[in-house]
Amino acid sequence: MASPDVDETGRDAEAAYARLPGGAHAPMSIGRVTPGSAGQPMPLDGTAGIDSDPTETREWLDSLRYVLNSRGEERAAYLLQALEQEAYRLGVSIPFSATTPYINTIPASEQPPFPGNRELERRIKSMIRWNAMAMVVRANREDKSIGGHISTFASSATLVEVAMNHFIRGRGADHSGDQVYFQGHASPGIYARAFVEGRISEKQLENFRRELASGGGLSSYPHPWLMPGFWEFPTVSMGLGPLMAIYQARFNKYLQDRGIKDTGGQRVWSFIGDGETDEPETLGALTLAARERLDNLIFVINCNLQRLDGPVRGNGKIIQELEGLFRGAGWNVIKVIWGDDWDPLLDKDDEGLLVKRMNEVIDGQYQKYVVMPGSYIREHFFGADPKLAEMVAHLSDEKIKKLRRGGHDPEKVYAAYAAAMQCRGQPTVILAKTIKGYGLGEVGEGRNVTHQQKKLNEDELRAFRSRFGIPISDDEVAKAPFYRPPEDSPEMKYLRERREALGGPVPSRPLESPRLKIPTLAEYIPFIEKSAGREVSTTTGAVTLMASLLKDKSVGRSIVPIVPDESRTFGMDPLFKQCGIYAHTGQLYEPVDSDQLLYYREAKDGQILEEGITEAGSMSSFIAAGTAYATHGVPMIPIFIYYSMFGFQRIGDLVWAACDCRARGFMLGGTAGRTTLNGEGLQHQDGHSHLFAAAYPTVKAYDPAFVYETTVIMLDGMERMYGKGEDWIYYLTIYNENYEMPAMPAGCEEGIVRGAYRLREIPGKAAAAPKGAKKGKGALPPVQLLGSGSILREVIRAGELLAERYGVSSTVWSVTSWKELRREALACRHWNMLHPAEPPRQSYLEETLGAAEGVFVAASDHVRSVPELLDPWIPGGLFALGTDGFGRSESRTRLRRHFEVDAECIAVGVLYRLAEEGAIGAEVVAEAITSLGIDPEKVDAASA
Ligand SMILES: Cc1ncc(C[n+]2csc(CCOP(=O)(O)OP(=O)(O)O)c2C)c(N)n1
Ligand SMILES: [Mg+2]
Repeated sequence: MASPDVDETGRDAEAAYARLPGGAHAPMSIGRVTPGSAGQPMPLDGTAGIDSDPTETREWLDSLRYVLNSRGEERAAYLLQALEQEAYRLGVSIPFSATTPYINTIPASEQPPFPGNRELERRIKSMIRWNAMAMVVRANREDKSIGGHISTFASSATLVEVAMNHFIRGRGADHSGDQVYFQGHASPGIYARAFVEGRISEKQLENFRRELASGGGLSSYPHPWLMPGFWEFPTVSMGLGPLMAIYQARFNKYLQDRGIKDTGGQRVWSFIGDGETDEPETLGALTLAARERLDNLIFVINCNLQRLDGPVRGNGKIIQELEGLFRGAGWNVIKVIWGDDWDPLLDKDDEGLLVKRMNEVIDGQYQKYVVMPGSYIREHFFGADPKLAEMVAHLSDEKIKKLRRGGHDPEKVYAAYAAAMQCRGQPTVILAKTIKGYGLGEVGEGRNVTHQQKKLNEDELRAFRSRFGIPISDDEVAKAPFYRPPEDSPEMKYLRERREALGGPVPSRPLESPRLKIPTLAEYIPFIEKSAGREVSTTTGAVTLMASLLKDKSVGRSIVPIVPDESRTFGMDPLFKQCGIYAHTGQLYEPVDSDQLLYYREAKDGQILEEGITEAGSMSSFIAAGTAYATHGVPMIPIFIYYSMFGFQRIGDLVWAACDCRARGFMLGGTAGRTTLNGEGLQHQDGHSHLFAAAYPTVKAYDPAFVYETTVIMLDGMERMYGKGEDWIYYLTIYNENYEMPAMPAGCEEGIVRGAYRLREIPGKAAAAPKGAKKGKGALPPVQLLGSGSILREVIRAGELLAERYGVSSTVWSVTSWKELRREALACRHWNMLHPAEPPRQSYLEETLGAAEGVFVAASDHVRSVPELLDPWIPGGLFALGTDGFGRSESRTRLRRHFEVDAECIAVGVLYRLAEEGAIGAEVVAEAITSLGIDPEKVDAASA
């Protein structure tokens, strides 16, 4: 078989690497015993050209060995670095390589002794494997569309089990343990372990993926929303787990640095699929982890070389690619590629031929070896060089076939974790090579279809049972019964002992959490009164409230302001001085504005998370802070302020994850409104985040117009989330338009919180009644005007205009939350539908707007569908105006005309509705269009 051309993958320097002990860029790890160290220099071929003077080469290599043996690793590393620097200075270009040879990072000689009982651990792991497989097989017998995954956990069982038996600390009464982000679709393995541990019942296991079954079921993947006492972190939307894990680890340091909680002993683990690393989120924050020196973070990447459809990198090597990336980003990389049966072969590899072969074979080919017999491997892998073939001549084909991958060797995996524990100042990634569907044999092991394998027939079950030695009889095996060893068995004792020694079960999530004492609205009445009569924006109102809350004795310390490089946009820069920007290292430089009062102040105990330009990172911090009440037993209050356009639209999946994991906190969508943020154009002007927000079950979405509204909403939110312990995320759109803030009308607090209140009555001037009003109809019907956010003022102006010019009387409603009104109305309707014989429940919406009369016209700075959320409950239907279509770079006035949400267009909308009702003639509307200066042939903004 021809050698695959590794150069094509862009990692040509890799081959050159194998030639030098430790590789050209590995002075830090030259202590490893590498092939070739027994005397012969490794063969020089490939990129460095032909060795024109082997004797000289040998002298240099001998010198290196001499230094290494006589003076130690540090000295040898120093000399190599000095040589490299001098070569660079003299203009010698050394080929760059971020990778090391395709062998284990930790040589056999440096492996620590395995402290566990190998045999007992193997038996426990086998039972867990069996149960994990059986729960998927049985669920799919019940309902063949139910799904589930067998092959993923089959590949990661050793990675998970070694960690569970030796490293991952659990949650106990007085400690919260490590945080683990499990690979989502490996969940059967985690359930299977919890079942063997006695934490999950057989009934639950039977009802895997049938959560509505009687007796309860198990959710498909890690969902704290559905299993709040078990799962902590939702991970199955690929890429989010690793990203959230990085920010979780950083947040742990933040808690420590601010003196809020000692998290020094806690680690964050993220189990990741190799295919999952294709997601930008997986790799997007790697440099942050290194920059922040997150040595409390461990990534374990299960490199089974496959994803759903086929190979992850058939024509390349995913482990090498990831190694380069992680090393480049500054991580400690530990590769676990080969199991211990390769050690004697590597020992004999004096000429480095085996390592060279390991380096040059690509993943697609390695996968082929998994499904082919030993004779094929002998011929195609070892047969590439007669000396290699000779090396395995003493091994049978069967033995060759069984040469294990590192991720299935508990001792290699143990050594990697142990090294990760010792690493200081850097995060660690473990790249473990495994086989997808390990143990499934011909039904799935290493096959491209294995990801979706959910069924095993009787013979296949029997083979699985026998391979892993599960004590289930031939008669029983077809039923795929679950297996749990007797309570007093050595397996059960061992299992329990190990978890007890590590502090408790994993995963687990507390159902109770401490509460905070929240300031009352009464305490903030002076704050509200101060805003009255001032020309400010709701953004200023919300930020000033935050600044004030930050000083509050009971909640101030718990607030975590989070901002992706927009503090100045939102007027938050005074907070730099007040609370400081968090920086683990403090401020190592003199800031350019150090002579100013509000200088850019970074501090180790800084409170603000200034995340830089990453909404995804900021949202991950929001999640870490917003779940700290459960994760750490420390309620923290994230207030994440950002461009509303870059929230739900950009990072909606993280918001969904935040809902799933019951995160609590405030998302403040700044510079909101398709017309209020003017000039910025279509990528900035948000008019649809409320539409997104409507679909997120635990998001309460508000679109307030005035400072007193934002204040009432935020204080109510704090009380619900941190006073009462309810699981909500508060989304508030806040605007950058300055206008005079009114005083708070009496008695509107409940309406603000529930979604709407009657703001103003505007009586029509009788003398101005339209001449075209149809005779015999009497007075015009009442008009209900609904508005929210900054467009509420246009709505009020429309009411005034209608009263002045057309004698129309109207009631103006400030709608603070379209979504809240609808949510409660839907809940009532749901109950009423299912209790038809009982007196119907009335929602707040029905009691208020639903009980009003006349024509209803609504306008907001969002798409029409947002107000239309109320339509089913509005008598005669709701006529909504809104900002459908792309934004424009323009002035506010022109934008509002373009989208038809200015007072004039709203007035025309009302007249049009009155005409539709037959209350006035069409000519009145036509006249209004002309006299209000509206071009009837103007474009329809929705499609322009
Ligand atoms: C964002 C996202 N896209 C797609 C999927 C569907 N999906 C589930 S598992 C999988 C393949 C996973 O491959 P890998 O990460 O290598 O994990 P393995 O099962 O091989 O361990 C895919 C595409 C998903 N869960 N999340
Ligand atoms: Mg994979």
